[in-house]
Amino acid sequence: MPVASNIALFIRPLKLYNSFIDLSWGGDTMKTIQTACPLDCFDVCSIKVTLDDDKILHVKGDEKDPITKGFICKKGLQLLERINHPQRLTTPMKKVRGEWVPISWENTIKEIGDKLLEIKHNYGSTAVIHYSEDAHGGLLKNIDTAFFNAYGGATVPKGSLCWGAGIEAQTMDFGNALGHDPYDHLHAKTLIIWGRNPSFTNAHLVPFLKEAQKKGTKIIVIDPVKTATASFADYYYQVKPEADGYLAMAMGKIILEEKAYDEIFIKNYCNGFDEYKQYLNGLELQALIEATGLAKKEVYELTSLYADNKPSCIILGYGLQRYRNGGNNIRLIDALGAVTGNIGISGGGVNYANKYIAGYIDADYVSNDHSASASVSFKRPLFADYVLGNKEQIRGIFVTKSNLVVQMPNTQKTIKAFSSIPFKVVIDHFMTDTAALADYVLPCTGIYEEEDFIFSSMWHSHFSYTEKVLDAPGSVKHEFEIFNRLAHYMKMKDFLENYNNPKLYLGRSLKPLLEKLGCSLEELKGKRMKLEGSDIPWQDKKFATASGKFQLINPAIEVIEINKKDSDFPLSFLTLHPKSSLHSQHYMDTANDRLPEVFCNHKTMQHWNLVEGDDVSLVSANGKLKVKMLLDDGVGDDILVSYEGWWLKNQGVNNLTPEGISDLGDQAIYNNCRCRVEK
Ligand SMILES: Nc1nc2c(c(=O)[nH]1)N[C@H]1C(S)=C(S)[C@@H](COP(=O)(O)OP(=O)(O)OC[C@H]3O[C@@H](n4cnc5c(=O)[nH]c(N)nc54)[C@H](O)[C@@H]3O)O[C@H]1N2
Ligand SMILES: Nc1nc2c(c(=O)[nH]1)N[C@H]1C(S)=C(S)[C@@H](COP(=O)(O)OP(=O)(O)OC[C@H]3O[C@@H](n4cnc5c(=O)[nH]c(N)nc54)[C@H](O)[C@@H]3O)O[C@H]1N2
Ligand code: SF4
Ligand SMILES: [Mo]
Repeated sequence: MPVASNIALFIRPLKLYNSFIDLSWGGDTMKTIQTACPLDCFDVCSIKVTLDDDKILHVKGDEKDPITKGFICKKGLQLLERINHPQRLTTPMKKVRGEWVPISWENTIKEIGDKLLEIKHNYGSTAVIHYSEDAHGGLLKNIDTAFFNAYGGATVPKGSLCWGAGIEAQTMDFGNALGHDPYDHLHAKTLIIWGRNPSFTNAHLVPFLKEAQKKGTKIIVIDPVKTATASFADYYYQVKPEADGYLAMAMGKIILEEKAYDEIFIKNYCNGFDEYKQYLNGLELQALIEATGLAKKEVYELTSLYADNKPSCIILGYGLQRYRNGGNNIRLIDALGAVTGNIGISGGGVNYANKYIAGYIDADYVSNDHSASASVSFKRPLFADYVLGNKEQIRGIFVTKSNLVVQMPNTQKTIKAFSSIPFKVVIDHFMTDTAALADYVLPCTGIYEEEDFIFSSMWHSHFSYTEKVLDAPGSVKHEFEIFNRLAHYMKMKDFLENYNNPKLYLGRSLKPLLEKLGCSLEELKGKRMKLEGSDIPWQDKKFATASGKFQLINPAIEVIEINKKDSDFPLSFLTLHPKSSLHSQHYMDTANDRLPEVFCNHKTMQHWNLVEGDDVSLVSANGKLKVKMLLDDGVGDDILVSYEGWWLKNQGVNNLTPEGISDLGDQAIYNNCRCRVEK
């Protein structure tokens, strides 16, 4: 039976809700439930769902929440649509002779449990890869990690597709990656958005930028693309891809020459200033400026705005660290914050991520890795290479919260590697491209169908203890139950003792937070709160580094040559995060024949003899991709821009992207993709 018709047997009837119902009609049956958006987004919005009996009347952004301010984006609104989507999986599925057939949970648990035990017995537990991403920000959704460590320790990825180079960079410099509260940005006189596009990826930052701008703060954007964010900025600097390190060094050199640095901060709180200074002294300013693609006047203007108009705040994005030099580029930008003394002060900071709440979660309990006998790791962006190079050893893979087949670099190699694994299980809501290549797909609950603790913002330190809104359809199960049933079948005694109850799990993992707040888990239920004391990181100038000081980048680092001319592949292909989808999650219904859109400027169009709307092929060292060319004069010269997340039916941009890792943090280097156009 073909996949689609088979799945159609298990669809959930579409639950309609009426957003026009007048609330004043409601009687005692009406209630409002507090929940949150679990998507892997900076904003982690607070959401209120209003029901009459069991019928959802509407879903709204929480008006009282100081971040959400009553507004959620289309992806947040679509959470409900996805729950009710006709293609949602509602029963476990097994592939039998190439066809998907439904299977009972009892048999699912037995067959998967037997296979996991057999692999462990014959090859050891690390013959199984446990692959997970962060598609759902709920704490309970981490139960998979505890399970695989109790299993004996699986083979797991280390490093990141997402933010790894920057996290490692900030950890080296500050000792941790902590950000200022969004309200503190209003105190900045200068605000640089460096390689982030909040208009697409961090919508709730935009009102803060506009409010600051109204009060006189200068908003600056540094990006190879004149983004929707750049369009309302006061200043825009079109840096060349990956040249941010050169720009930061040029700015550093000017700051030193003009003595615009903060002597007190450097003397008391910084390590490595002499080496940093000596290194910059040895460089030629003009050469640095040329490498950035900016005019000398622009670099001086930007430096003056940053160094002479304090407090100055930098908000970094993640696009600029998905390069070979990604980590050191971030460290060179961190250095600007330190030498100008813009660290630990209101309105300042080099804001990359926000790991405040993570500091109050019991990571030992969540990971359960004391019981891991033999975890093995591989570099996450090199998944395909690792699997193909260890074919004999890898006997199984268990995927949770990820559509890795389309999200990893080098799609064709990823498909080959994934398909080569003899036993494959995926837990998801849908028959994604990854799921379709597996042997078993298990349907799991989504937000609204579960109680959970959502704390996953990479930007702010607000958290929500969400309440359950609906019952899950069909025989859909929470991962917590799936792994408990597996553990029961596999007789994993320790796991069953410590991880058998969601409340117990939340209570134990949140113990440090509950102690800080001085309340019980029950008291958090249905609440949205902010972690106090997280407004201005490093205010006491005591850094979490080994020396306790801010660690300036070691000047002896080797900065890899960038913008290297490559006559075979002269164009830089940037694959950025789409506005209307969270990665691949909202491309499911895209028409099969639609080609990924690729944007470039007039000059590039002319150079390649193209006109707007042309269907052409892009060719990289990895493969070929048919695309539709569109005009955007905001894109820098010799750059093509597209958005990630397309499913295999539309080919997808990762057919072209390179494997490889950044200098720090084992980060994927998607934006180092080079290509050419073929008509
Ligand atoms: N709508 C939506 N929101 C999302 C996501 C999504 O998929 N969709 N994903 C979420 C996740 S997981 C993440 S990691 C974040 C990512 O959030 P962002 O970091 O904002 O997203 P990116 O699109 O990766 O890159 C941001 C900007 O970096 C620029 N850039 C690329 N190369 C360079 C460079 O060399 N130098 C400089 N200065 N800039 C450069 C790009 O042109 C782009 O405008 O967004 C989160 N929010
Ligand atoms: N070319 C290019 N590729 C990129 C990037 C880029 O900038 N350029 N960015 C990278 C980045 S930053 C990231 S973070 C990765 C993201 O990579 P992924 O996290 O793999 O991407 P998603 O498409 O969000 O896939 C998540 C899957 O999890 C499922 N899911 C949602 N909720 C749950 C749940 O509760 N439980 C389970 N088991 N599954 C659930 C969704 O249905 C979806 O299929 O992609 C990376 N890929
Ligand atoms: S995707 Fe981001 S902005 Fe949209 S509702 Fe979810 S958390 Fe808010
Ligand atoms: Mo990400």
